[in-house]
Amino acid sequence: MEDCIFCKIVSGELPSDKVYENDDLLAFQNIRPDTPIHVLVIPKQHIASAHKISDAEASLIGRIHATIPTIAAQLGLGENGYRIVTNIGEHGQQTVPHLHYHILGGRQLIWQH
Ligand code: DGP
Repeated sequence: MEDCIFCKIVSGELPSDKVYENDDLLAFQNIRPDTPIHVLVIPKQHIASAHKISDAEASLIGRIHATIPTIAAQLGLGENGYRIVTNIGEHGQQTVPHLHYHILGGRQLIWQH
């Protein structure tokens, strides 16, 4: 996608602090971390959000989910745990319209009920 900043990060047109990469995905440091460890995991292929995943993309998404534990372990999050978040659309406060999973950790996280 021409104007997508995360597609530009995938292509190398924009820089990123890469954490992990394979054929399916790229993981890189968030420029505005909300937690001591805050990494974004994105499919290299442009998918607008988790609401736009097609049946044909289901196996890609499965592989991404299956890789997140490897990335989290590399970040040192395996023992104490972490959170995976994906925001969707305006009410979900998604600001970049390219599917991304936030890996949040490095401190005790709060869940507001
Ligand atoms: P969301 O609000 O769920 O769409 O999260 C988008 C995140 O992307 C936000 O936490 C900040 C991060 N972000 C935005 N632009 C860039 C960028 O150019 N580089 C990096 N590394 N992160 C970015």
